[in-house]
Amino acid sequence: MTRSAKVQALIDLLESESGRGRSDEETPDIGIVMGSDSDLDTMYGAYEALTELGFEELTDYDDPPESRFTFETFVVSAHRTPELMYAYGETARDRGLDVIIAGAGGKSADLPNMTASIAYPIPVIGVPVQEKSVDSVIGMPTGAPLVAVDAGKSFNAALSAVQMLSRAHPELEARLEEYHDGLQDGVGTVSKRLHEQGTKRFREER
Ligand code: RP5
Repeated sequence: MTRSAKVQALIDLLESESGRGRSDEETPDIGIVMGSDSDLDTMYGAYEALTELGFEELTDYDDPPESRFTFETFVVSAHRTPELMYAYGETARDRGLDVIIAGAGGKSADLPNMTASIAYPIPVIGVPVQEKSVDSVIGMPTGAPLVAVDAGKSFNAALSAVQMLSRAHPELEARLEEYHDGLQDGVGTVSKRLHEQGTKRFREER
């Protein structure tokens, strides 16, 4: 198979990064990959969750953001750029990634499960971008693990990724608890108002 110069440049970048021996503070903790930029609207939930939890996006390996916790984002197509997918998974550990979130759509949504096989033992959280992608994302054989969320739930995929990281980083556990407290407050506030206003008025003013 021929390989475009642009894809080769990305492969070279990943391979050279894997040999840099950068510190944990400099490397991305979470990698987000998606099969196409047409998946981005669905995968944007992962960006939203991570930034809400204080992560910053690393876009230049030589100039990482201030935040201790960072993520990176790439389009990697299992079918159109299999060598890039391989390089991404194979270099994940040496580039400092602790978890990968992989999303793909269509009926042959192979990026999450193939990335999980290549990056093993780095955990991969699969996001089926469409309902019809669910079976191909979750259908891994015994011994080849993949964690997956329901179709479109990239926000939850990011929360799960941070949960995994939080076992080694108490400050992330505190951020997850604070996020959950905010959710509880939301339910508490709305429940109190519904109860006190009564159903009819609450519904009208909603
Ligand atoms: C999958 O094919 C991608 O993950 C995407 O969801 C779908 C369609 O890709 P495009 O044709 O929009 O690039 O591999």
